[in-house]
Amino acid sequence: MARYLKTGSSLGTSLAIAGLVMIVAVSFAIPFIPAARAATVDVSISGDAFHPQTITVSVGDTVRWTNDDAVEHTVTSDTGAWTEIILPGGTGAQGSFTFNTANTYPYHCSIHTFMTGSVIVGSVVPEFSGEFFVVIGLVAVMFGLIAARRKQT
Ligand SMILES: [Cu+2]
Repeated sequence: MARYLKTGSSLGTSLAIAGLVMIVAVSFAIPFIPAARAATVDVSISGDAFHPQTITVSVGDTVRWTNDDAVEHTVTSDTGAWTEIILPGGTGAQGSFTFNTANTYPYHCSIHTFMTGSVIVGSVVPEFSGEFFVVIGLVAVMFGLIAARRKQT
């Protein structure tokens, strides 16, 4: 019994220390953890083709098309999801659209209908937040202190 209590005590102390270390580490790391934020993703148009032809982004991201060809192209949604983007040639013209709903968005160039592309918009996967680790750390400290205290009673 004493042996069990002693084991419980050292385990509890270890747990409490591990929890504290985690909290301190996360506190320092929080400013460096990149928050999930909207991004702008580029698609270039060259040689009468969209590059990349299929692009996967997250909800809230913006896709920006740049016409690197000398001829005019359009970025036209197959389903009318956005107003047709017309990009004159020879000027590196840019146009963009922000995707706020998860779905697959096929599109094409209305001048060269063989030019097709697709934007796959996936829902945002929640990242582990600093708060998550702080809570885990606090729970570890709590259990550690309870376990360590048992030795004294
Ligand atoms: Cu075109």
